[in-house]
Amino acid sequence: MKIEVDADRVAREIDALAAITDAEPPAVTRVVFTEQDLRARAWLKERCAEAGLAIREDAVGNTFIRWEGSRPDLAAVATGSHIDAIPNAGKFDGVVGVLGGLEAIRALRRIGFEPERSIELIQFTAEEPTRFGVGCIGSRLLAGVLGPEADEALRGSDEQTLRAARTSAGFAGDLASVRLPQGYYSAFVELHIEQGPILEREGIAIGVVTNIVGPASFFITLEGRGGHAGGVLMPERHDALCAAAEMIVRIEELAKVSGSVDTVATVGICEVHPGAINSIPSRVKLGGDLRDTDGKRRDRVLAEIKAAAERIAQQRQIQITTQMLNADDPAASLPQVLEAIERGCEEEELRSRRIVARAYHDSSFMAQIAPMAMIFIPCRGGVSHRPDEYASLEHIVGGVKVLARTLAELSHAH
Ligand code: HGY
Ligand code: MN
Ligand code: MN
Repeated sequence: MKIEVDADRVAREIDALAAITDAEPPAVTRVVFTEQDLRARAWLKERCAEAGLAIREDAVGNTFIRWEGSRPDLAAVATGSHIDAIPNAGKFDGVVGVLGGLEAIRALRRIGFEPERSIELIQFTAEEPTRFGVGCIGSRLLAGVLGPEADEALRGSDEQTLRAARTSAGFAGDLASVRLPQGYYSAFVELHIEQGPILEREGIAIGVVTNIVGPASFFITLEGRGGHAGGVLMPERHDALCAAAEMIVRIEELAKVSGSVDTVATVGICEVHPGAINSIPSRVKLGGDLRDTDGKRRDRVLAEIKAAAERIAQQRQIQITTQMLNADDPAASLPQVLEAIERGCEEEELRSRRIVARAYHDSSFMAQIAPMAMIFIPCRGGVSHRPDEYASLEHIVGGVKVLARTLAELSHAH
């Protein structure tokens, strides 16, 4: 079977999608349920309709693009990713898996391949945590990791509940209906840029993901005592921002000394109140992200972070509260999917290596209801979540060909 990919069309479509953004190009900002997100969804559905595929959306906006197989009685095989983008991001994160999945299906249809199992492309809602503070909302609800209580429990940065945001975006219906049962899909494969430097550094075209790190995220709120920057002498101060600075450095240190390079921690949000140059900060809100391939080690570092917060609160006589947003297990790929990807690489004569995914993905949650594995392609300098994020068309085409072969193999009834 020879797979031909329409590379120019894929490149045009990636650029067309990138032009639907709330940021100044080449940056891409496309936050879930914003006007740009809805425009991007509509654009994608047009492309899928042109390809003759059936389209359905669920109550949270997960979009299912289906190629009916000859055995509709059998569980479908699925692929997919996301098209939402954090502020000031690039144009490949997630998009390569959605548009690459669409092209993989078109390529198989062009050569007259007839799947026994249906093949379904999924565009997941809200893979990024930007609006609701936690990522992968669509795939969490689909896999049952989040339940319908999320409708009221999740509030966006604009204070809108998930229910209000999704219904005003046109996605009504009972959130409980999003959940799909174990076995609904026979396998799930996601194509994605590596968002790390290894494949490029080693000159390898395809990464076959063995496991995905377990992500945890949290807010830490520090309440001190504000006051006049001139009138309050140093011994009387309870400066929330100085406490936050100590907290940030301690979080970094705890990740560095965890005993493994696989532990990573980031404080990506620091909101200072009142934020005036001549006023002692009274309140600071930190947003933290802690990940590890080993869930137990991650949770141990998390406990150490909480203990550090208590010590700093005591020493500085301020209030520190920690609010957990999520703490998810690492996900493991299953051999039957992973080996199908490796066979696809051999057939395409593309060098591959097994690799850990250090970003989380919708695959992290799809792994809870179906055998999962991921296909990575290199990205320049390992850069992602930045406007200069870049994957070469050659690598994208290679990833699409391997995905097409993997889907073809997994769509056999056996
Ligand atoms: O943060 C992540 O790992 C993903 O890009 N949302
Ligand atoms: Mn991302
Ligand atoms: Mn992504």
